[in-house]
Amino acid sequence: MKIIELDTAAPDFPHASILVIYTGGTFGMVYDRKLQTLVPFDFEQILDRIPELSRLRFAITVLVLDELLDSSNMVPDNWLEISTIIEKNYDKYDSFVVLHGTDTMAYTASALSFLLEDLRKPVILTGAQLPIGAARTDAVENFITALEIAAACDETGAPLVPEVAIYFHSLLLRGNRARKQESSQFNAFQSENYPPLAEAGVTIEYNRPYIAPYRPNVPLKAHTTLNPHVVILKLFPGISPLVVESVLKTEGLRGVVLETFGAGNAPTVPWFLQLLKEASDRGVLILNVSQCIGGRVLQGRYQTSKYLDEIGLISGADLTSEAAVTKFMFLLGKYGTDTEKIRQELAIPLRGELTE
Ligand code: ASN
Repeated sequence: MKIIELDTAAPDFPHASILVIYTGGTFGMVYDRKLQTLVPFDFEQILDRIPELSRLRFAITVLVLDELLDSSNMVPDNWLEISTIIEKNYDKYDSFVVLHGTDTMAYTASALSFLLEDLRKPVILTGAQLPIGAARTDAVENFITALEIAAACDETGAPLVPEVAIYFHSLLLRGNRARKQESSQFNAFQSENYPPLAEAGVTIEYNRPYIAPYRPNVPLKAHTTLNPHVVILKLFPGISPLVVESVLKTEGLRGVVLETFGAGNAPTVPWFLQLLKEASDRGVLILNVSQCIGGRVLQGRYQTSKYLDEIGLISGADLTSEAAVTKFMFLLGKYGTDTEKIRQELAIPLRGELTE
């Protein structure tokens, strides 16, 4: 790991001290003429790329991970590594900014929200759609505004955003409510079921009633176990018994995020319901989330979801799949074989990830 202290305009008593964790992604790419491809830039040169940083009155330390990842290569161990870095540096810094690839940023943000229980300091993830080396890059605005948000305090000096959030293209979104919606435009993220926590224009307008309240003196509880024995099974008209059976009978499987239609509806053909019932009877937990981007699961409203209720599927309410799968890994890691406890906590909001 490389540690870089940025030479900013921070006075002796800076307005905030921020730890930036650089994990990779498009953000830090520059074009290498010799190799004729994009390669990660040397973070030591950040002030050449973004000279505006030197005008900020924050103390900024950058921690560059040994292996910079395209976020498509992120795995749960990487989420644990980031959360452990935050835990270890929690008392030393006022807030944290995680520079991350956009592709799986919503998964990392969701996982961090569960791993960092009783968080009372901002953890803001950001990245870019265009590399820092490109003339029209969005890296500069995203990074600088993420730093401003991480440093923002209210009248009493309490952080304005004491939670895990994603800042991207003028929107601050709750991390476990966000999903990547766009691969070409700059507005990469949205959060259809929860209002933005802030919008950045000429000023940054915070949507304070929707931001997690600040609770002073609560110690951070950082969790260190994730159990990845889960799967996301997306239904489609014509899905075959063979496919469903082979997924549900995967060795060691503990949890299924079932992506259903509309308000949580699924086919009622007997073979399908029978396979779900057999899995449920074997102790596999099945969480029903909708394929729709907005709205929620109303299990039992239609006949096509009433059967799911009877089999014992858990309603995922308005959870995103990203939040659902990471919450599953977190609860399986935390409670092990206590299936009842996991079932109970899947259905209730732990970090504002769902609306009951
Ligand atoms: N593939 C990149 C990543 O997720 C995409 C990006 O950062 N815009 O690492």
